[in-house]
Parts: sequence; structure tokens; C-alpha cells
Amino acid sequence: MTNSKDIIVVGGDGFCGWPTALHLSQLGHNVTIVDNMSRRDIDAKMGADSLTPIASIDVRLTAWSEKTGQTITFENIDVARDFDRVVKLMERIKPDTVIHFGEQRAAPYSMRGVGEKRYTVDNNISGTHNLLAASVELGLDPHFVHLGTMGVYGYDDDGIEIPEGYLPVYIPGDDSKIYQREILYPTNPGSVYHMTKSMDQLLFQFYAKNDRLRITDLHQGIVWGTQTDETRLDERLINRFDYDGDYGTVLNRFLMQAVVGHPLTVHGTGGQTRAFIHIQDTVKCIALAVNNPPPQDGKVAILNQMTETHTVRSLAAMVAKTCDAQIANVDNPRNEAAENDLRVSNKTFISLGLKPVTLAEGLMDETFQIAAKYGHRCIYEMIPCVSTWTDNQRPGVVGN
Ligand code: NAD
Ligand code: USQ
Repeated sequence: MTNSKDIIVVGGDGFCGWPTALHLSQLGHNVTIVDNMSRRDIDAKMGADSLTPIASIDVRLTAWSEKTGQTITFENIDVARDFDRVVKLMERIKPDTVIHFGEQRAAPYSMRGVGEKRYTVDNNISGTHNLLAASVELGLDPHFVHLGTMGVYGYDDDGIEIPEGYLPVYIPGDDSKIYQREILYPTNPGSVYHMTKSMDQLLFQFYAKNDRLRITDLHQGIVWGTQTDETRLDERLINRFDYDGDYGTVLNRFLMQAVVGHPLTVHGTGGQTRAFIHIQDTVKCIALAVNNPPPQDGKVAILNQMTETHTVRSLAAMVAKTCDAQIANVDNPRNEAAENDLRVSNKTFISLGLKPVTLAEGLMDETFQIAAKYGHRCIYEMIPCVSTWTDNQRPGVVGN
């Protein structure tokens, strides 16, 4: 490949980071994974595990070399707590691109208790800031690609199509003059985790303006599916599949619940509309973002990385129909609007050539097969979501 880049993938052992690292390596880039294994540690602490049997990082990387002849290197660094090692690594590699997946990413985990709230804020904000500050300190100019989230926008039911990051506003001034400004689309996060992603946006805005860092912030929807072209190459490369009440995301949870005979845990009425993307499209979008850095113009490029929207109840109905599963409408442990509409612009990725994989195209079958193959590994007691948003949903606290 002609345009090979030196790329650091922070969080490259995780659900999105691992298949992305493989895909970029397959495309001919020099990939270094940085991860502190905190996700595996949290599983061990909670007594949970990926439904799929994920290999250790050493076995994963050896398998990748054996299958493809490509090498991915690995550094065990906590980017939030070991600034000196972040600086040394960046100084040595002088990366063209830093892709940042390395955050605590589960909303329910971030709401478990004060320890998890503090950990999520400390880890996510410090990690993001350390990576930006290290680049400036070293006088480097890597392109930052950050995994943000659709959830920063909130779920106000006003019918507006959510634009890609920015909103023109009109402000009345003296003498009836009207001033126009472009602002970050106002955030309305629904959990401490989503709040950290809102705060990340301000860090990016500042460093793009002040230090002219080139930053792409990808506001991603809920990722579903398990395997990609690269993780399918060998059993030792298999991707993780979270299904527990904190880390499992809604569609993968429903697919796995149907397979193990657990009623589908629809929160409340299931009227929540959310944005979705398949893991295969996640890796494609990131490769497109890597190839298209924004100009050094002081402005963060914000792209909505999602392909379709669905209500929770329509997903449950689809899964229940396909495999004759029961639906249970459980009390919603979250503080969120019971029903909302959602329209999102994803015009940039479509214009860059993304051809989305949709639920209807049968890829759900593959996820069913994974769930069926490894269903025997499920720890049944880990399925319910026990993290609640408020003190036993205090009276008077209402959804956003
Ligand atoms: P994940 O938990 O599977 O992976 C995150 C990885 O980062 C883990 O391997 C973890 O060990 C590592 N990590 C965390 N803190 C670190 C630190 N301080 N130093 C080094 N490594 C650290 O999560 P994921 O599902 O792969 O998500 C990756 C990113 O994408 C997250 O930032 C998340 O917010 C975003 N995202 C995920 C989804 C989704 O549905 N999974 C959707 C939208 C956005
Ligand atoms: N839900 C159920 N039943 C379940 C699990 C979830 O009804 O068993 C509902 C939730 O109440 C919520 C919706 O499904 O209304 C989505 O929940 P989720 O856990 O699938 O997704 P979320 O908490 O939003 O977080 C996930 C990822 C996070 C990412 C986010 C993208 O964990 O890292 O940022 O999706 S987005 O939702 O677009 O912000």
C-alpha cells in the first residue's frame, strides 16, 4: 500500500478497537495497540465475561501474524494515569494518526455508584486530555480520531434532524440587528458516561482552536454484531460479545437472550428510539476517517457514525418473531424519556462512500449463530440490569 500510516489505537483490545486495529493492519498501516486491560479487569471484578471466548492479547497478536504475516505491536499503558509513558510512546512513534477508543464506555456501569461515577470521569477526561496535551508538548501533529457517541445530543423529541455537530444560532442584538453564530450542538447527556463524552467535545474544541490539532470526533450509535472480515479469519481473533446488564448493548442482548431462553428485557414501553451501526461498518467508517483528516483550520470535524434508527420495542418484536422468544417489559432502571423520535444526518460517511449493512440484510443471522454457538458460556445471573440512575428512582425525578 502506498499511503501507509503509523497509527496508535488506544483501547485496541476492546470491542470496537480490536477489529479496527486488525482492519487497519490489513490495509497496510503500522498499528500499535495501547490498552491497559481495564475492560478485562472490570469483567473479572464483576464476575462477568464476554460470551465469546476472547484470547489473551499475546495470543491474539501471534494469531494475526500467523494468519496474515502482518505485525501489530502492543503497549500496556494507562493513558489516563501514566502521562510520562504516553509522552515517551508518542515521541518514539510520532504517529500520523491516534485513534482513541480508550474510555469506560458503559452508561449503566457509570451509574452503579459513586466509585464508578468518579472512575468514569477521571479515566475518560484525563485520558483524552493526556493524549492531546502530549501531542502539543512534543510539537507533534497527529490526526486524532475519537469515538464519541450519539447520546451526547440527548433525545429531545422536537423532530429536528440532528446535524453533524454544529448548529447555526441567531441572536438578537442592539438596534434589532441579528447576529449569527455556529455553536456546538447543545449536549443533553443521559448518564455520567455520556456526560464525559460531552466534556471531551470541549477539550477537542479548545485544542483544535488553540494548538491547531486536527481532530475528527465520530458520534457513533449503538454498535451491534460481533465479527468482521478480519476477526473471522481465526478463532483466536474472535471479537468480544458483551451481554451482561452493564456492558451488553440492547440488540446484542436481545439476540443472546432469545438464544438462551431469557425473556427479552425491554425497559419500560420500549419506545426509546436509538441509532445503530454494525461493527463491520464501524471499522469501515474509521478507515474512511483516517484517510480523510480535516484541514488545520481550528475546527473539529464532527461526523455522525450511524446507519439506521429503531425503537427498542421494534427490535424486540423483530427478534421475538424470528426465534419465538418472549418479551418482558421490565421497569426501566434508567432516567430517560419513555418515548422519543430520532432523526440523524449521516451525510458525510455516505458521501465518502459508506454502503451500510442493515439489520434487514441477514447479518442478524450471523450474530444469532455466534450467540447460539457460545450460549452455553452465558452466566444467567449477569443478564438483568441492576444499575439504577437515581436512588431507587426517587419520586419527583423525571426523564429528560
Ligand atoms: P470497550 O470497553 O470494549 O473497549 C475500550 C477499551 O479501552 C478496553 O479494551 C479498555 O481496556 C481500554 N481502556 C479504557 N480505559 C483505558 C485507559 N485509561 N488506558 C488505556 N486503555 C483504556 O468499549 P468499545 O465498545 O470498544 O467502545 C470503544 C469506544 O467507542 C468508547 O470510547 C465508546 O464510548 C465508543 N462507542 C462505543 C459504542 C458501542 O456500542 N460499543 C457505541 C458508540 C461509541
Ligand atoms: N435497553 C433495554 N433493554 C436492555 C438494554 C437496554 O430496553 O436490556 C434500552 C435502554 O434503556 C436504552 C436503549 O436500550 O434506552 C439503549 O441502551 P444500550 O445499553 O444498548 O445503549 P447505551 O446505554 O446508549 O450505550 C451504548 C454503548 C455506549 C455508546 C452508546 C451509543 O454502551 O458506549 O456510546 O451505545 S448511543 O446510544 O447512540 O449514545
